[in-house]
Amino acid sequence: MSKVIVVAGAGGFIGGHLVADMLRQGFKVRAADIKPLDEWYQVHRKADNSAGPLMGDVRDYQNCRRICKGADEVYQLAADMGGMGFIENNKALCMLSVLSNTHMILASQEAGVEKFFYASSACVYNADKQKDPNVTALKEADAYPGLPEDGYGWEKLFSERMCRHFREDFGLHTRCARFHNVYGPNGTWEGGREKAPAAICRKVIAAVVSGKHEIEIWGDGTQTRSFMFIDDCVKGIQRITHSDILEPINLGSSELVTINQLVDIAEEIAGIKLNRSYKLDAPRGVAGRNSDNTKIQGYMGWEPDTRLKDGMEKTYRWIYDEFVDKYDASTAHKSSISTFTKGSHPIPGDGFNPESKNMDTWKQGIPAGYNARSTPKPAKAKKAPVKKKAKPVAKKGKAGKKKGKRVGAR
Ligand code: NAD
Ligand code: GDC
Repeated sequence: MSKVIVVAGAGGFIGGHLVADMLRQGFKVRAADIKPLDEWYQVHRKADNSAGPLMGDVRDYQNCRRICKGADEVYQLAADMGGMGFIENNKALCMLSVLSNTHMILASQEAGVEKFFYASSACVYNADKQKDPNVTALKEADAYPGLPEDGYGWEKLFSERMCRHFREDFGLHTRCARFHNVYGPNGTWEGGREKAPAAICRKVIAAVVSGKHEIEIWGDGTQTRSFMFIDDCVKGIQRITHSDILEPINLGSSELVTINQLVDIAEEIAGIKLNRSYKLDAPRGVAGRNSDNTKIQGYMGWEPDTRLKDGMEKTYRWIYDEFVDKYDASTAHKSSISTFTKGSHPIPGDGFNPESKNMDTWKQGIPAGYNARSTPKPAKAKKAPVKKKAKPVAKKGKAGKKKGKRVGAR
């Protein structure tokens, strides 16, 4: 009997690749995502797909119970997330992902699954350890004392603790990995949620297609990061889930580059040199971040090892095809419009969107299923009381009694 695998957040970047790999291994896969199916980055017909706000929202406990029942392994990747442009401007929405983690771990405990994996992030790390571009790679212990990325980082750190205590108190096999900036084909490349590798690829491609050989970079370009290719991420998730590693562990590349060097790589792939301008007030995040892989090397004799150049080549080619499908020289500039808040007026570039703080945006936090189930049905129009005909007064005597039942007698 092949195992039943649940992937929540399957319509997203990492989830889509994980479902593909699980199906390749012959597992039965239940895939869930709040996005309608036609917005999923990858749709795998062989999987049992739960899509859309009613069936696919894992903040809704009933949905979690349905998809986890009888499952063997659960991979909880669902989160409202994005690059710095999104998480710096949507801290409340990022924190609401705690509903997904909490309901998925509860439903997994109830279903008695064998293994539960939670996707945490390098954004849990203490900000004071990331103030220098010439950063010392982050060890797992550097998450404490806690001073994570505001909003998103706190939610991740809290949910890591939840996983630990479900294991310690209830015996659930939980494993967590802290991803360091994952990139690759079939991910977000425009709209405001994209991270640096995809954004830089898009901007270089827009320059190539439009003929305007210029690029705007957030910050001063000296910020440093390591970027992990998606294939390494998918492999690492499964190895960590099946390991004895109890603590949250780094899953990231240790190849450190500046953002300027990341632009160099994209230019080299495109065979072009661009005029660079720097937007210093754009979202920048920490000054420097890298993954210390001593522990994962120690446990597995392996660490994510796809070279950035090679991963960017594949990512650039994929985004290029998507881009030219949608834009030409006259419309290329539209690719930098951010649209991540429903119903908001698109604001060109930079990911910053004041509409994110719109007074109604919090309503996105209420699962549609709750409303559908709990919206009180409109009260039925009360029927006009039927005036009861006065009962003929019963004549006294035996007959009367028999006729008249004693009030209250059953
Ligand atoms: P993504 O945004 O592409 O995918 C997340 C998916 O979750 C989206 O498709 C979204 O629709 C879905 N989702 C959000 N709320 C949901 C809900 N209530 N119910 C069901 N689905 C819901 O992001 P990704 O890059 O694939 O990230 C996957 C996980 O890995 C996330 O938890 C993220 O925080 C974590 N992570 C990613 C990175 C990275 O660099 N990509 C880094 C650190 C951590
Ligand atoms: O967005 P991000 O990839 O997230 O940004 C990396 C650096 O690249 C930042 O300093 C940013 O200012 C710079 N940058 C320059 N130009 C651009 O056009 C651009 N777009 C973007 N997006 N960035 C640009 C991420 C989180 C994820 C996740 C990972 C974990 O933070 O956004 O949610 O948690 O960390 O590693 P980053 O690396 O700061």
